[in-house]
Amino acid sequence: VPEEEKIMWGHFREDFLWSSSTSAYQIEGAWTADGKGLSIWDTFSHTLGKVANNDNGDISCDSYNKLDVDIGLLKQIKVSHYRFSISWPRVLPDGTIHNINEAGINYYQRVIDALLAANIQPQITLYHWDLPQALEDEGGWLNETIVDRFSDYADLLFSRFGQKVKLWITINEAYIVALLGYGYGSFAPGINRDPSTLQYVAAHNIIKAHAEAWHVYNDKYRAEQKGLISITINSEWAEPRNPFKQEDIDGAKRYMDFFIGWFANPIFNGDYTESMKKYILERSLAAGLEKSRLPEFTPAEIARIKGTHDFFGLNYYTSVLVFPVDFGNTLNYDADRGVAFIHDRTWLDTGSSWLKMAPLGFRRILKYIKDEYGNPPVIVTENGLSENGPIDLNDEHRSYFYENHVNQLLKAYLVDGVDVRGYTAWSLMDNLEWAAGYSERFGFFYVNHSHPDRPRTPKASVSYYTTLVNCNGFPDPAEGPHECMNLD
Ligand code: GBH
Repeated sequence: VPEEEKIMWGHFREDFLWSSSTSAYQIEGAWTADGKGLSIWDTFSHTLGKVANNDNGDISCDSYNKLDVDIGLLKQIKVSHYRFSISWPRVLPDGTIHNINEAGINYYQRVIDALLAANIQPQITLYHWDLPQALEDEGGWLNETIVDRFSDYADLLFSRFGQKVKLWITINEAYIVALLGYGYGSFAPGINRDPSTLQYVAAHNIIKAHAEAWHVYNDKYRAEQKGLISITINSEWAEPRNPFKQEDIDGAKRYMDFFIGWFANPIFNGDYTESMKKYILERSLAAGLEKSRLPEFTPAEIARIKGTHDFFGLNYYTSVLVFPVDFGNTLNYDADRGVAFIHDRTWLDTGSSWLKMAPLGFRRILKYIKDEYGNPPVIVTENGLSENGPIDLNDEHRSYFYENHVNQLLKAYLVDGVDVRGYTAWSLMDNLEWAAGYSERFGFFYVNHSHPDRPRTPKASVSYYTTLVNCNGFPDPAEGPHECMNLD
């Protein structure tokens, strides 16, 4: 068996963070409870034809009313941390700090207190896609005023929760927000009127908003609260389809420059990647435009954005094999990037067509982050897989997925010297999988969404993951049975 494919024995750092994740819209339900305002996902899911089976998050897992149950699930998997997000319109119904919903604040205060009482540290995402509809009505992420709205919202959360919360994530997956929300429109708010440009505008404002929120924390709260704050960036890992073809090698690099680099480059290195600047400018001019469709940062903005990270938050799910394609006169993100991709035939299927199991790509992207972005501390903020179809609580595929991915993470740490600090599994429980509705299930716990009580039932992978957590990695079986494997 090649070295790369074998399981390596060994452990993570003593202080390694073990976590599992959810997000507000995907689990909370209670979409109009106690003064909550509407979000763009309420609007989107209530528009027929946008979400599979016209599912919505009105009730979802009803986590808003099941705090004790959910804390019980977290205790059962023995995680040290729990990553969840705050619903902006639950706290600020019209998106602005002129109207604070204290009932919404109280709910998250109770979540935080319950976690701490269970000795679980909160890891809070400020924005996991549920923008207040009131802000979308003013242009959402396309309107630069959102930068101030977001930093005001962040300021409020730091001031109310920061005594107890030491890990913050500003934005989850800006790539998806910008590209699917404002470019192609397959996610809320469903804007697709100009996919040549609007994803770049949205991304530009998201990057600035992230940076301002980081500065608020840094200037006003860090000294006293002593927490960490960063952004979560999602990316696939791209390999050339044919490793002997220079154009495929170049295409794979361009795929990375346009994916992870779109956000990581400004925040870690100071500006958009050279290849994004070059290709989008060239293709804009060729189409007869006077300037690039990619907005520019001023030198002052570059200085303000660069370095606004305390760690690298990574969401990794899958890999691709890339080759170049000429899209002719089409102007959109895919055409600017100028590649297509396939999945390798050996990568196992999951319940989501876009997600093939590619654990080796996880190790590769971690090494890439070390090399490209100055060896930052890395917290994996999501990684996981789905199933669909009939319920089968014996989810061996999930245990297999976590064993292989966490082991590649260990190799990145022990062999490649990546500064790996934590790992977060997506997801604690089956929930509303965005435009796929309830049809794709990522959870450790199965949730029966047809039952009024939304009961949670552990899948077999719960005990596998709990063993990983309890052992802090992979103890050498040659040393005999380990205490950490006894979960009682
Ligand atoms: C993450 O997105 C999210 O942070 C999380 O909320 C989500 O539940 C989880 O991963 C699992 O998806 O069906 O061809 O249109 C990962 C990025 C964005 C990947 C949407 C799948 C849809 C592809 N996802 N994308 S398609």
